[in-house]
Amino acid sequence: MPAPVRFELLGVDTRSNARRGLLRTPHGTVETPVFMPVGTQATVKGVVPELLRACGSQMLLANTYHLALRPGEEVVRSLGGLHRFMAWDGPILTDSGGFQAFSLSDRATLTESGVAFRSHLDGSLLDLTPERAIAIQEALGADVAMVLDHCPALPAGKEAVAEATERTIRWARRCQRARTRDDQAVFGILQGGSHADLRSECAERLVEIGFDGYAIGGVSVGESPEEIRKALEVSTPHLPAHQARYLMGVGRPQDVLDAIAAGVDMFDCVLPTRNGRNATCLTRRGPVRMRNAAHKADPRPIEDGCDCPACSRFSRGYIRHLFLADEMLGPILASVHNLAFLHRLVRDAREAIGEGRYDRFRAEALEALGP
Ligand code: PRF
Ligand code: ZN
Repeated sequence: MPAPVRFELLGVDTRSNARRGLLRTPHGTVETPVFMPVGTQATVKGVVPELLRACGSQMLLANTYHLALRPGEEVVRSLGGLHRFMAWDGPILTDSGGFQAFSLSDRATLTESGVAFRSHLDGSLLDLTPERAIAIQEALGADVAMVLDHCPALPAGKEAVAEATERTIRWARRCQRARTRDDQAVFGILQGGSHADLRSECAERLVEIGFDGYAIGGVSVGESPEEIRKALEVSTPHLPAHQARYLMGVGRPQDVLDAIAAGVDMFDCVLPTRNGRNATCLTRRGPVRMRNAAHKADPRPIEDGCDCPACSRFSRGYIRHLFLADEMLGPILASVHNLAFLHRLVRDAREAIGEGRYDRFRAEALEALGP
């Protein structure tokens, strides 16, 4: 099979493991490190494709579980596939649904065969086996599909984490065997919590099976920042240098900066859009709450110097007014700014890595962000 996505490592920072690269996909080339906005239901909530482009989005994420239930992968396929369906012609990655077994655990039953979901929409049954997860993602037609994995609920004893890790490896093998498309990449997913031996074992076995890239799963599911750092530290050294590494569900600016230093190339998170809908805006100096009375007559943009579509035209006073009046443009503008903020953070990181000064860039950015 020809490799549907190719990662080209452009350079590694001198004093950290931070990397710059290019991810070539059938829908274009992505500069890494990259942040992927989340479009669970084939839409990044409130943000049309033109605005996504304008705020610097390169690649989007969508969700297998949600789209299989509604509108159904065959509807998406019949409407030309996910890119055409949502009018985004850039690269797309679909998550497998493995994480929904964790986040919607009261609706999911996990067995060796797969995950059985009772739909959150109408109670109907979705039997998500590794084979079915691949078939759905092939019908959706994303550039990158993810294997079905088992992300254990925390707190979990080592025994339980080990069991989830072994199941994840078995499911990864079944996913690899189920593939029929040569124009779609599949990434393996590492589990293993913050246990060095489980992470390295999992990485080794997934690399043996052989995937187009590797994701680090089971991180940022309720652990401390210290545990997050440890899980990263014990994972990235076991992954092939010349393939993409993707940290799933992480988007807190501080965590992104740490993960880039550990050698991660790709991120996704609902944080910028979810916080935006809640009137919380990301800035270099930490979060700004747009409903705050302090912004009532503030003529400044959300963030000084930001050239995003929200900051280039609208004042804090106006955006606060939109939120207080419950106008839908408020969440839209805040989401657009937050996405632009994360895209700029990783763009500045890419530049700093290219110039061999990522360590200093990270220290200064963390200092400004605060805890
Ligand atoms: N597995 C999958 N998707 C995910 C995660 C995971 O462990 C996480 C954990 N942070 C986010 N999204 N398949
Ligand atoms: Zn802005």
